[in-house]
Amino acid sequence: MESNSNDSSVSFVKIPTIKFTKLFINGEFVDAVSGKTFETIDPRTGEMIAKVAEGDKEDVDLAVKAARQAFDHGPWPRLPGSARARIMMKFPDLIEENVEELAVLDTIDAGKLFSMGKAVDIPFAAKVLRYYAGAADKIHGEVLKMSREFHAYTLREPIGVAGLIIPWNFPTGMFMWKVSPALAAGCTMVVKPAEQTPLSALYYAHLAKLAGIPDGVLNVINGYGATAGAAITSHVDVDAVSFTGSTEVGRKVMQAAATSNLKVVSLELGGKSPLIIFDDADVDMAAQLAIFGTLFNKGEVCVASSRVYVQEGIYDKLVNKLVEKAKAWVVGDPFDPKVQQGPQIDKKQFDKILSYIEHGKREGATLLTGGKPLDGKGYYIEPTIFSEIKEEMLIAKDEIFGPVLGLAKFKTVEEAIKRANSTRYGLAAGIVTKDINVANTVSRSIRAGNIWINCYAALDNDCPFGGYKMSGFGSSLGLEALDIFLKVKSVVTPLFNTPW
Ligand code: TXE
Repeated sequence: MESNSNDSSVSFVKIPTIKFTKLFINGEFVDAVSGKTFETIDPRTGEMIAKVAEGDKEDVDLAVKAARQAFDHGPWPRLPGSARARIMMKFPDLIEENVEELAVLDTIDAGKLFSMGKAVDIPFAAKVLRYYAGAADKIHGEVLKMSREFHAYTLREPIGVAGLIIPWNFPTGMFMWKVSPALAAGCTMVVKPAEQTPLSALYYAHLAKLAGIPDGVLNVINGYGATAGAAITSHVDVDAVSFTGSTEVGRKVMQAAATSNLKVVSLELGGKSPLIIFDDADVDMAAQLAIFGTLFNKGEVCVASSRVYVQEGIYDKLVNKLVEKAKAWVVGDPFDPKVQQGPQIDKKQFDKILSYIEHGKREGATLLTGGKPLDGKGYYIEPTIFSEIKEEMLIAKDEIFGPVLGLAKFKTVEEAIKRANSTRYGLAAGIVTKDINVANTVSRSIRAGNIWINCYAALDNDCPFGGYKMSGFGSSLGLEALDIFLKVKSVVTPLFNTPW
């Protein structure tokens, strides 16, 4: 690592006063019924940023009641799609006006790079909102050709109240990936941000109100998973839950849905995504993709390319390049424009990552670089590369969710496919080759929802994003993301005055 610095005494940006720390129910910021609060922590220092209202079951009940009322009696689901679109279109304009402040919130709350938040995360969130605003008046059913003399058609109606449970790694992105299609579909919603990162979600709630989204349509309940989160997933008046988080909690979400009201569920869970680099790859470009794919957002990315398979002919050259790049990777204060990697989200994830690194050493993988935390305050970890990983090792099986890359050498295309597929996850995979036949064969053989050829983590509004196997089901982004928020209804009537 080049000039690593986690000296938080250097100030790059003025931190504004935190404006929103309560729950947002029925268009108002309110305290929790219990009056309880919890601390949201700055991972750069481990110190408190603000005390935030801690929602629990009673608050979820109030939020669901407001959302139910707004759905059953309010204008939002009844507005023509074009009218919803006009209101939705004001929301991203307000986001862009406040981009600096929103980026600060995600940096202090999640340790994300400020420059990235400003240039990528927040503009992308605005773009996603505009994309779904554009879709709001294009949601329609079909005219059906019945085998008898009937006129039949389908309607696609909003499902009702949606529970949106989001993680901490992309507080802005995950919020908007879920809220935007739910709004476009005409649903009302209760959002639960991760307990680590409530601040930007509350700011977005405020902007949604300014944009003219009616009270009760978008409610935000901060709180813990086992209390506020579980109250949403088991609520009988919530019609759908869209969840992004761990596979372990994904199971609980399904169980709660099954034992409450059989609500519809979509799950975007973890991953252990392979990046396969073939002999004909450009070494520098392949190494860059592997470094970006693994270290981007400090490795706290569900599609992180944490298993890198390299063909034997290029292996040595690529390993040298990777180590060189990892050593030059700058870790430090995420407000510093030179820095490429900020702190891990919290002490729990920090300890988890370091414990996986210890496992890797004990399991016999070779530590090529990194492996240690930085000295001083905050949850910073060196970019870490292991070689000689084997699929049965814990570091090759489990999602580490940190800046840890595992390398392995392979000989043939068949071997690469087999090893890439030897995981319980199936979120993403990358392929680096100039050979179109190899690229086609591998992309069709990998059981994963997102395949990137000669690129990595190339996301866009239009491109559905979701998992195979234990990475979950249901899509974010693309028109497919609307599906969980819509129900299909068939309407049938005799064509002529045929007696029934
Ligand atoms: O996740 P949780 P954690 C993976 C990653 C990470 C691990 C643990 O490997 O190291 O999960 O992270 C809410 N009912 N991912 O513990 O607990 C919780 O409050 C309802 C991958 O933070 O799954 C938060 O809002 N909700 C992932 C959200 O679930 C519950 C992103 C995610 O938290 C709940 C994050 C419950 N019983 C972690 N328990 C990705 N796919 O990108 C918790 N929650």
